[in-house]
Amino acid sequence: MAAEPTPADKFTFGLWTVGWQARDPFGDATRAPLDPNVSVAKLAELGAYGVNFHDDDLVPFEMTDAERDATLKQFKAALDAAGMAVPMMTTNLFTHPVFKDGGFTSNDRDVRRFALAKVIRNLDLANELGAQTYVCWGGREGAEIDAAKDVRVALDRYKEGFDTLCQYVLDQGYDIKFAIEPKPNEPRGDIFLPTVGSALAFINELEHPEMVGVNPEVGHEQMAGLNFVASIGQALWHKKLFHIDLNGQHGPKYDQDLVFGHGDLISAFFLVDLLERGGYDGPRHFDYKPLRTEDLDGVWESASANMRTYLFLKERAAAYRADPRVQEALAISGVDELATPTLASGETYADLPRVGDVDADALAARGYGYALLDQLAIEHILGAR
Ligand SMILES: [Mn+2]
Repeated sequence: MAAEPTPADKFTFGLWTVGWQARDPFGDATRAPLDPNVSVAKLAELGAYGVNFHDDDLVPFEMTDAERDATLKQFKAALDAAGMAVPMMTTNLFTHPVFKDGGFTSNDRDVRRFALAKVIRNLDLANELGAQTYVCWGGREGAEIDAAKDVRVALDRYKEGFDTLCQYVLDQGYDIKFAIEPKPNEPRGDIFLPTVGSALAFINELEHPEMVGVNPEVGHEQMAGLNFVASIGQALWHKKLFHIDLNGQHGPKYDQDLVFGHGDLISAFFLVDLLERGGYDGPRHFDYKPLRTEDLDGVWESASANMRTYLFLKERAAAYRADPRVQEALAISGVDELATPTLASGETYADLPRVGDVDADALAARGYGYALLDQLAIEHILGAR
């Protein structure tokens, strides 16, 4: 089995993932700060293609210009030495108390203006580092109580934010597109644009919808009890899958950010199957958190586990598709039949059968054989076929 990652696999990690010090709402950090330059070198050694980061992961906005320049110089040297890319960047609009009521949708206009300025400064850096995707996770864009925001007005401000940022990118001539990362809740009680579907609908209302897509995260959809493979299928259908955050989650509960595949493994299998069969050629980005119980060795073990699990699932999915028994089962299930248009070329609704002429009981007698399709998938996942 081939599970040794290489840069050709386009695996990327957020600096905030391996660098997470494991503070949670009930406990202090369990790990020491990790130098981003060390993370770059170590992730490259493990076979990753690149790293992504929030402005504050590397250059907190409290830094002086001189400190910022020196830090960026060192970081670029570390990237060059490791041969690592920065394909995606993002802004931290959630940690500092100034963002406690949101960034683009804070009720305080001065906060909204600060938030946009903070993104714009980081867009300049993203362009400088060659990042072509700019992720926007609005973790604080929301509320705990319904009286706090008129959602219709908040969405006006959210739209104004994206319209302003798109105009900036166009004016600068940057080769950058935005990707909205939906999440239903946490840290806010309820977050605006809670699901992939909500974000896709919102994008259509923007001035430059062609510049904005989605960055769905496995756990975020699963926290809402939704089917992640189905959400990705719809994002691909809209040609809006600009980026993806891979991780693991055990159903509706707090955001676990487990290693990819360490939650719903069958869903992870069908996700890799979908991504690899076409329609997505961007980075395979892992947005996970090493368990709070891990030491630094455990951090690197878990980073490697994300990539190895993806590659094993990629191999298993290819074996599934190539298996004659699976192809036979797919034919029985009529999966390809769904691709045949319901009306033939030249037909109209007038050509549909008369309801009274249809033998519904005869049509109902068909079995679709889906249990076999799923069992064959499980046997391939288990390496039993
Ligand atoms: Mn998450």
